[in-house]
Amino acid sequence: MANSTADVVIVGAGFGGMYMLHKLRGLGLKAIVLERATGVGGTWYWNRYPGARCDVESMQYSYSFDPQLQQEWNWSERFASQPEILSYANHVADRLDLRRDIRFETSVTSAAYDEASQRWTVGTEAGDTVTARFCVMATGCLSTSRQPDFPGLSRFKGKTYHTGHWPHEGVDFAGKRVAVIGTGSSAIQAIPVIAKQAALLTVFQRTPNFSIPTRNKPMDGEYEGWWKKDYPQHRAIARTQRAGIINSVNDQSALAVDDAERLRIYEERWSSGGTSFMASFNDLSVNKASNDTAANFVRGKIRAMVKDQAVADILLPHNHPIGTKRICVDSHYYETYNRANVRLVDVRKAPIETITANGVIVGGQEYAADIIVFATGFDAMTGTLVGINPHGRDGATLAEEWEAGPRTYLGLMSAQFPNLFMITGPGSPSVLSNMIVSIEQHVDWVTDCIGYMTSNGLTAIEPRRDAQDAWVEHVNEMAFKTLYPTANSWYMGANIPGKPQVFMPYIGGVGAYRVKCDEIAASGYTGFELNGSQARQAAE
Ligand code: NA7
Repeated sequence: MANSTADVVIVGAGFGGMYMLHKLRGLGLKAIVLERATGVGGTWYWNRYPGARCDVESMQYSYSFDPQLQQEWNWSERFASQPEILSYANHVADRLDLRRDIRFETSVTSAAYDEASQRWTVGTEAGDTVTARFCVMATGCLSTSRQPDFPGLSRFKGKTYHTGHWPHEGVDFAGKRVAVIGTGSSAIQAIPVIAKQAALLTVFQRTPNFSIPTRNKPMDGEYEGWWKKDYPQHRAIARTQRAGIINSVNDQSALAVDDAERLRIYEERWSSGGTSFMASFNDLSVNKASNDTAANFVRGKIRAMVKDQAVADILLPHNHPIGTKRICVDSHYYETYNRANVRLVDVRKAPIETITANGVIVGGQEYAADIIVFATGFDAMTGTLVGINPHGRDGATLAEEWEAGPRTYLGLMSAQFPNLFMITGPGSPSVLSNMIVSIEQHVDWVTDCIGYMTSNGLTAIEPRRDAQDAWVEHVNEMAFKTLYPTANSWYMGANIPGKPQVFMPYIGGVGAYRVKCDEIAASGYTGFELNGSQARQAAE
């Protein structure tokens, strides 16, 4: 690759980067995608741990831009498994002939803007560069995995794995003593599967989470038919929804109904399964008293599912309102603790002291293990971008600009970094939404913006600082109207020691956010500074 040039350089070949490439080709532009993996799929390429599955229904977690694609592709289950989503990503790459413009096994290590030429130069680990007018960071929200620096880890004689870097050939747990550290979404999906294979499974839990059964099942032909018959209309509705998902929100307060009715509604949602449990009432994320009714219901379910009440006590989440940490979904997670080969270690009061050659020490006791699985999460939303640390205008670096937390305008761009777009960046609905819906919206917006600039002879776009400040304030203000900031979640950056605690995604809803973005574009990009030959002429 050496030193290449293009109109646009895209970092990442997940769903964001793939669609971005396709759209830019449509504008007649030359785009190059740089991807560190050997294949497409992003999150779904890396997170191959056993049990990995999407928590958005398959009929909704797919591209909507290509009518034929959405008719042709058949999902086999209500909630798609990681292998099936990865096959889908590969199918799309083949169908749109994307791979010829993707450079695989190419890790981006730098990005620098040259003010004179108004171009970005993106550098790779191998020392190659791509120079382009525009740079699009389609780097994903959960792409920098995090493994705490446990003392003694280098002494461990067995194998270690992180759920976010799972080996392609899989892991054989048969006859092995396995330690899983962490009980977030990844662990909650992996634990029931590992428990069935391992001789002994020890789970180290610091914070219990709320998890709802998925009730996953083979795709119902009638349901699939309902979607496909009017796919464009359904997609159009999804785009206006709060989370970009058609999800029948019960539009009443949990406190507006009597106890029996409330219980009936929770039971109904619990038995239909999935994250729509949080749509049981319209105020679960804003009213603590309402939230408590849902949390108590789920705690009651956990008690009923786990036979040993001392174990159930450890599993009951009490330190955050339900849903304020990303709600988990599972297949027989809690029941797994009824197995004779599974034990739970509470590391809240007595943290993991050290790792030895043979296992993990907590409270002076060694828990023997042949394999340790780190399900310890990610440096979410900012880790990858700050890691690349783009250098923008006037010597600005992203790491410095975001020192006190990410600062963006609309989650799309950041002041001082002209022509650098982020797909589902912090300050946009991103992880609070159906990611594919948000990805499509961002990619469409960026494509329109680049198209507008190209046809108007504009060469640089950058948010104005006052517009950015107002947006950051709005994002913050919206978050603090809800219960979300009360939890120590990765939404808040709370899982990374020293990371500034700022609520990073935009909670105002996908529908309202889209309207805002569209209005800004329609008004000639209010809040952005645009320049180029015509703008300069106009100013003269
Ligand atoms: P999460 O949700 O960040 O979970 C990480 C887990 O690891 C969580 O239970 C943490 O406990 C635990 N953890 C992290 N560090 C430690 C230490 N030092 N000791 C013990 N336990 C630790 O990551 P996931 O991969 O499960 O899910 C990420 C997202 O991917 C998910 O929300 C979905 O959107 C998909 P803690 O809660 O910090 O006490």
